Amino acid sequence: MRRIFLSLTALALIGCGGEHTHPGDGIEISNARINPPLPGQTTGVAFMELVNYGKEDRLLAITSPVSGRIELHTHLTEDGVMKMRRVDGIALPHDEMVALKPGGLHVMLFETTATLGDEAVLTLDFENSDDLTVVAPVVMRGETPGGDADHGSHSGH
Ligand SMILES: [Cu+2]
Repeated sequence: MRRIFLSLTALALIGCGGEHTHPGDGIEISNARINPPLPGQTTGVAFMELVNYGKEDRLLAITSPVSGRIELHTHLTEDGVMKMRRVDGIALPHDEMVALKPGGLHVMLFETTATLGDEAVLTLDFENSDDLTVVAPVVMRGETPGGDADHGSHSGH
């Protein structure tokens, strides 16, 4: 069983153009997805889950060809009102999962051209680790790519 699981993983990695996950070592990114701007707006939002199997690290910035400017944000409640606040970075403790999700930490894509049904490359810049690249499908708000993390989106092609 173990061998079968490993070869499926290898195939999934090849299918995605590889290189963006390092199971058991370094930082693994899953479930990356982008919500396109609402009609009449130009700001999209991205979410993902990061697991850091390596030494403590920090996500500093993200860039993408589909966005003029990307900021890392969190939500906080002030006087009973939920607000967004820019953060300088996102701590990635050793062996912990950090979820960027609606209502919490998230990625703001300003001046974005991300369009529903497209895929976009996100490049993540870390304090210690090498840059990582993920391919994120552009999906409706509230929708997550099915199946095994971001690989699920490829099955529909
Ligand atoms: Cu925000």
